[in-house]
Amino acid sequence: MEGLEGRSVLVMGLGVSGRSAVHFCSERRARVTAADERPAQELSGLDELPADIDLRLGEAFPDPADFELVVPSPGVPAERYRPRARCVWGDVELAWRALPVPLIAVTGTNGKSTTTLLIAAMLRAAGLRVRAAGNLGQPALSLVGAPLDVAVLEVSSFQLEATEHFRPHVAVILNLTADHLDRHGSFEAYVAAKTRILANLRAEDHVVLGFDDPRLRELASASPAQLHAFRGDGPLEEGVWVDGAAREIVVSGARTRRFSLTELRLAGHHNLQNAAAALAAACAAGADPEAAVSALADFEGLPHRTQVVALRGGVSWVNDSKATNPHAAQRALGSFEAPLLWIGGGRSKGLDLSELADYAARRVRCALLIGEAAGELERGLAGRVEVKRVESIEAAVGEAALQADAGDVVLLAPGCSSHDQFRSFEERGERFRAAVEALDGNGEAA
Ligand code: UMA
Repeated sequence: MEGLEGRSVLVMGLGVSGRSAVHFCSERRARVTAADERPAQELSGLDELPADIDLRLGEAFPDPADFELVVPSPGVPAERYRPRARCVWGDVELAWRALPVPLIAVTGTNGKSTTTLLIAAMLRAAGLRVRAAGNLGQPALSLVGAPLDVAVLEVSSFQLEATEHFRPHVAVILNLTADHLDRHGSFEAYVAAKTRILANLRAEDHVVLGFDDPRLRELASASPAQLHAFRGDGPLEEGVWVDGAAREIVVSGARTRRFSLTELRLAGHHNLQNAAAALAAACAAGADPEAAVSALADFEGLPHRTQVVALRGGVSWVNDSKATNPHAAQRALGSFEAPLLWIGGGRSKGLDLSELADYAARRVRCALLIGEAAGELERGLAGRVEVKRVESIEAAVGEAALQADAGDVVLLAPGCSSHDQFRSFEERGERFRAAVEALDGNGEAA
């Protein structure tokens, strides 16, 4: 299908992504039906939608077969539209079609948002007009019409499921570990959705792959695009890697260059991997490595991602609420040498938590468990380290404050989704921060 003018389009879901799609399609004179299964009073931003659309709220979605194009929101599972729709283009496919500039797309299980923003910062430092959007919050379509030389998109497995011809100029896969199995059904289906990012690449495109992950190494030969390997845990004959002992990031190949990482302001080993990935992607997009690396010194990272929210009485309070799967929580736990008091739990995403419990048993001195998954985690930890089940994040912070000594790290890295007790991982992280700020200077609950 070419232009949208006169086409019948069904936009499924009216969150930030769906609303941006309604505006985009309506501006291109499509005949838009905009649907959300929640009633109007539970939705926001409806007033700003164009007046000439057919709005269907608080009822089951219309039949996708009745439309020429279906634009599903990322949160709508594929089985709700795939079997019946004639053509499916999510917001990422639409944005790629509309953007006149090269696109860098970043996916993977963990580290996507940090890497996406880091790539944008590096390209900016190299003198390009660049913006980042996508799964990190700003919908991909918000970039259409902006004065840009290049765009960077974080793309999730949910968004990739709704692509067809999507072909970024630089495709980045950071790592692949189990996540969202409740939605995708199996790890294989999740990997299949993620690797759609490579489906349409050609020889003039670039693929950036994390060689710390054997599965990604195997993918390298399957793509016709030019390969750029990276490792957070070096070395590589050709690619970008981190020399941990020397605290340097290395661009190796015909001409090897080394850059100091002493000014890097991001905590944790996983962020070294993110820095290597971002540099590989920025170089693939044509940036000078030296200019790109200069961005690392000013980059503070993101809220809720191993973010140090307070230092009180020698205790570091770290918010990694974004660790919504066991692997991300493990990475956070592995990032600190200091004795750890760990706040974990929440709603399981259908993933096995025993490996996380095992790992935590070896690294933490005390586990404070919240939410629905507390029991499952407790079974894996009991008898190995001190474990306490607590009702709320505030109670966990209060308990941690009583137990923590100077030099300890209190780490919120739940390994589970937030949706049993909170609206989002952001809310969980904010409540953690607020509870920490409500402690008095000695680390006691105020
Ligand atoms: N809806 C239905 N029926 C359904 C499912 C959803 O009517 O069966 C409606 C809901 O009532 C709601 C709307 O669809 O009104 C929500 O759509 P959505 O869940 O796709 O949310 P958006 O606000 O459009 O946000 C989406 C991404 N959400 C998800 O992937 C679940 C955001 O990623 C993203 O930032 C945003 O688009 C912009 O691109 C969030 C996320 O959790 C942060 N992503 C996952 C992750 O990072 O792990 C993949």
